[in-house]
Amino acid sequence: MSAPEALRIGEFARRVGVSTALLRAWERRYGLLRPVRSPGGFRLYGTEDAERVARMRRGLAQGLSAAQAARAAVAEARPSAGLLEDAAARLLQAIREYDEATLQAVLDESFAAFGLEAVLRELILPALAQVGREWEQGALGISQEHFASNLIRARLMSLARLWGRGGGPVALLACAPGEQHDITLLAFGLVLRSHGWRIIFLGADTPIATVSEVAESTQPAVTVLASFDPARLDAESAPLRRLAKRIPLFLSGPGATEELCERLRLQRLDGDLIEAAHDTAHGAGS
Ligand code: B12
Repeated sequence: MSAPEALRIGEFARRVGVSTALLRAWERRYGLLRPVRSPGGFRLYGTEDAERVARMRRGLAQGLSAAQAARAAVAEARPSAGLLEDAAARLLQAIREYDEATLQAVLDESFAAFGLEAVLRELILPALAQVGREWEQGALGISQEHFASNLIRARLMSLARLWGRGGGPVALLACAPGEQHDITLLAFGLVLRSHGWRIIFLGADTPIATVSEVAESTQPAVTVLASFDPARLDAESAPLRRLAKRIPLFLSGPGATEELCERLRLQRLDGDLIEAAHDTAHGAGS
């Protein structure tokens, strides 16, 4: 089998000799395939996917059940997981030591090797959570947390250059009034951008009246308001309810709890930001 690089499902299926229906089922049920997205939002399959399919077929030929074969096929791909774990350890050490050059180098290598989503999921978000835990326990200072979040934010912002360009649907992204945690919203925007969406990013601490004005003038397909603290959303319940009557509005982030969104009868983007970005992209039919 040749080593396909970034192929759409039909061509990939031909190369690996497995039907598209079966490949989709293996992807959905067992996470066997890990496609990246083209700028137009298509799933693209590469060499590592082909290798996992080959291992899956070997497992099936040896009489394993599909679930067992998939587990074995995914487990054998651990070298890259190991590299990411190593990168995570180096990243945290760089944060502890205010070592900017190493932090940038780890991100350079990781983005090049693993791509945006894997780096967000396996490296950047866990590192932020770990920084939060160690900060809470007093093992890291506010200085290290600020050092890390400023560099990571700048790094993600640099990937956002020209994310407003193109012909895709528009997403308007803002944090609730008083809310400073905007890195996850930025990450959400980058994943949505990888589906071909255009992003208008207002970032931290945005008054609801401002969100409303911008939504009025730019007519986004969705507006996403993020918060880490439910109180910041609750405090704006009346203007938010009014806004939601006029535009497709979603609350998100750890502050957009199920209880709050049900009580305010507002739509919620729940869970993992990467999955939420995929769902948003597909929901609006891009
Ligand atoms: C970096 C950071 C900051 C930076 C933010 C920089 C920036 N521009 O974003 C700064 C320094 C500004 C900051 C300030 C504060 N922070 Co802070 N901060 C953090 C830290 C370390 C990381 C935040 C982050 O990006 N997390 C990313 C991931 C790890 O969070 P997550 O919840 O797992 O995210 C998942 C889902 O929730 C979801 N999700 C999250 N956001 C979004 C957005 C969208 C659109 C979607 C769809 C999904 C989604 O997807 C993620 C997984 O895929 C966290 C620690 C932590 N565990 O998060 C504390 C943390 C959030 N901060 C905290 C606190 C207390 C504060 C301050 C009040 C501190 C102070 N006394 O000043 C202020 C509040 C500022 C304000 N007014 O908003 C607490 C919150 C406690 C609580 N439950 O209320 C935390 C948890 C730290 C702690 N352990 O105590 N902080």
